[in-house]
Amino acid sequence: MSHTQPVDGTVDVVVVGAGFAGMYMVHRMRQAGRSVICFEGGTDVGGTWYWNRYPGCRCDVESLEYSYDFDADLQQDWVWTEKYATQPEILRYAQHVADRFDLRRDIRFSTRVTDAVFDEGAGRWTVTTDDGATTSAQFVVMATGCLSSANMPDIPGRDSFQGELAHTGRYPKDGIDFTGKRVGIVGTGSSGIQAIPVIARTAGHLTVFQRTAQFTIPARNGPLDPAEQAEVKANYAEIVAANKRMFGAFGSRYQRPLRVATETDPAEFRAEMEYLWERGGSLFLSSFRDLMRTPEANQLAADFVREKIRETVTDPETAARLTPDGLIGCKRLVIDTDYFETYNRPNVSLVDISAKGTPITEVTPTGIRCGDTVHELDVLIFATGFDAMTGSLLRVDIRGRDGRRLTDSWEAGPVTYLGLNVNGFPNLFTITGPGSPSVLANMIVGTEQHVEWIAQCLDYMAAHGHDTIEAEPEAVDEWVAHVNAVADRTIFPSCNSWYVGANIPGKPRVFMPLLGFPAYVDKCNEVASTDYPGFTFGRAREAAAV
Ligand code: N01
Repeated sequence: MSHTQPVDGTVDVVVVGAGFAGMYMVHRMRQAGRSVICFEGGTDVGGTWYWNRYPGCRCDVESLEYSYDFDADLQQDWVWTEKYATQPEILRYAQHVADRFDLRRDIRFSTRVTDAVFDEGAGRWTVTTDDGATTSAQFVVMATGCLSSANMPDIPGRDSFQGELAHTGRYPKDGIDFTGKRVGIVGTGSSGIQAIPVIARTAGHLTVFQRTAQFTIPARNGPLDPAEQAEVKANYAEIVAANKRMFGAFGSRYQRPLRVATETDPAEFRAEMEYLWERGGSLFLSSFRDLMRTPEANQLAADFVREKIRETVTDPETAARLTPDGLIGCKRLVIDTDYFETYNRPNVSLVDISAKGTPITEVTPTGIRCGDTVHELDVLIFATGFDAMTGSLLRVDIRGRDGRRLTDSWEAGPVTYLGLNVNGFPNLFTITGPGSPSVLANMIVGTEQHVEWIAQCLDYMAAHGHDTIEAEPEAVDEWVAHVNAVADRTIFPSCNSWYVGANIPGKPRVFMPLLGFPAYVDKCNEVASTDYPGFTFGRAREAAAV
């Protein structure tokens, strides 16, 4: 097979996406002396933090733990202002990194990759972008993010809405003025739960359309104490190293002795939960080793939060509707600021659109109809999540050896080796791909680890005269079985979460991320230090024939 289109550019590495993963990939490739070009659909860097501009958007990992580690001066120089950074602040940080390392020079903005085709003879990829140009690259690195393909539900009449309409994950740059308006929001996951309290402050009336009630824990956000920031910065290296030994690659500063909930005296259990509730944040379930392993233990924590909801929300009917059934943390645990309190405001109402309530019938030009009731709206926000983990990868028409399409290889769900490569797709790497800890770990730490592993692998290939690398089918099978086996020891696969693709109609049900960052990193390091078992290296056919 040869190139069917003229090649407009030739580089060593094409990077797709200029979020935190793509930015560092560009930097790292340049450091290694490789030519690199990055394509990005947005007009600037930032990825997730570029697109998710909705009111209230923040990170749920503390700012002092959510930054690049690859440059000590960068880490020391940047000053965070809040415990949990807002989206604008994180975007400014990304822009600062782009300026500081002059990254934009190798990034083509407002340019989407439409397809990538592997040429087996040349051992290279031909990458086509939506401007019609093609680029030839030895390697393609998909840094497309895990939560970047917005899920806009196909509700009848949606496009007929005459007011302002937006998805939280594709939020307009100029924002939306809610002052005095009738606003509706569909979706109560992390995005909706962050946006609702902020929108309620200015909206004339806010109607929340809730399909499933969510467990959420107070963030206890606030300004960062300069003394704490200085102390953390003085000990960054130790803290980062300790975080990398944590299950989710964050939170080592808050580690508590691990106990077993079902063997703990109920009064002591309660006291610990009260402590965790008051402390706030994503580590709410981390004091007891059985909470994510057995439903009986999990229910103890779930009941505690259900009680907190009833205490907080004054109207008992609204409280009941806001109280989730089932297990806590099985869907991604949300952290919030004033979420349940917001329902005590007179300008906020909650509509139950679950099967037990009145599901949405249609969107009309002026609002949302649920059964016989039309809720008149000036603004409609969809906080309905993403086609997570695979959506952005499969949106690109990726064709590997023998023209095999990634969509076909992943028909029954994503299959990778180490979440880094797919059999049949040589020299194509996925950063935080399915089968890696990705969304279950601190994303910046996870992306840095992947970028560094790939950079090291490319050096190894160059040193050994290899042109191509490809995961072996047996290694992929074993890895997929391992990812499932680890998940099956927990309650995670039992819920209808986006972790299993349950939020997207028709998506195969597969638990996509790998649980446990430290063991994963150990495995990656072991593979790299033992000549990459599970991968086959090769020479491009044309090179071999010379
Ligand atoms: O999306 P979600 P998200 N009709 O999928 C509802 C990260 N994140 O954007 O539960 C009606 O969690 C859906 O209802 P149900 C974080 O990892 C992090 O909020 O499927 N409703 C649900 O309520 C997070 O987990 C941060 O019944 C529909 C909501 O929409 C991930 O991104 C902030 C519907 C979607 O919730 C995704 O969060 C924001 C339909 N057709 C996001 N389809 C932080 O760091 C969906 N829903 C804090």
